[in-house]
Amino acid sequence: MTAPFFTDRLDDARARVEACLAGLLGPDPRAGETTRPPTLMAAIRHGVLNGGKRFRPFLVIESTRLFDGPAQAALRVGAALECIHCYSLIHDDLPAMDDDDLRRGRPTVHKAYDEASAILAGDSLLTLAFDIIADDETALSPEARLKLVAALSRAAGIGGMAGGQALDLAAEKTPPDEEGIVTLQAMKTGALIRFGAEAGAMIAGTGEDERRRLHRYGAVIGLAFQLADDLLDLTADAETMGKATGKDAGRGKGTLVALHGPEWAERRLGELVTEAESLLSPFGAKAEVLVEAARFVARRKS
Ligand code: GRG
Repeated sequence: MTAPFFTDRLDDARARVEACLAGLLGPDPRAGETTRPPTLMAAIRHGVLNGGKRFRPFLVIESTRLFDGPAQAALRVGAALECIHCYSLIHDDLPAMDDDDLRRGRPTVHKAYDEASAILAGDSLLTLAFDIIADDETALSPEARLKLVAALSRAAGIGGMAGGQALDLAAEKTPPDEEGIVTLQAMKTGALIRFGAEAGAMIAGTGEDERRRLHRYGAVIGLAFQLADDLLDLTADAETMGKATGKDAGRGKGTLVALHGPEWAERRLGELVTEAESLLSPFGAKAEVLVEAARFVARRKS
């Protein structure tokens, strides 16, 4: 069972992130300087304000709290990270990629609006993320801004999420081996999660050792996140067996779960939780919520 203190913290972070995102996607705070086209803004809001778990911003908030860093800056950096995550989902759903009609239980952005709006909504969210981090309102030192912008652009870019997506598309034609699967997943899903975990060290301005330790914790829970996702897909496949067609059939192919089986995956998830615990042990009781986050990821059902 998930610890009640953890659920409270996750719910609290989600509510604050929702409010922050709603504010950032409302009327332009710099009115007069720029115009916000209403249809584009509606498409963006559709793709963002729609009930995600907000797990990545939660990591930013909690990793910052671990070092007693500034809470308001953490909230805004978390919102920036969520903008990039939402952009990736909007583009991933496009006909040229996964061609999905539903996301978080509602029509995808290109279904509710059109493909051009979905492409532009994603583009706008990607750049908005860096705007938020660099903005004076986020109140970070010039050094912290630069470190965060550099780390987030790498996490989202060629050697991170976008590159991982390219490898994933290529994998449909040439299935990768085990090492290829691990690399692909570490880039596509892992990179943003690692950034979320290490962001607190940059926001609070800790030393490099702490940052590296949080980065490794992020890598471990990123792996667990993907394994749990693959297990969920396997269950979904089993449930729709015989009914699924096209891309919906066999979603679990080309995953570690498909390679080694669900029992192996459950065992591996246990090992990853243990690894997360030991990485965070130097921080003592203060890291309890991040330890619980590892357990939450490993057990997740949605
Ligand atoms: C289009 C550049 C580009 C990248 C897309 C992340 C991604 C890359 C595609 C999403 C495909 C997918 C379902 C990957 C599995 C893991 C994952 C990222 C799940 C969605 O994240 P959650 O569970 O979603 O945090 P919510 O809706 O809660 O935000």
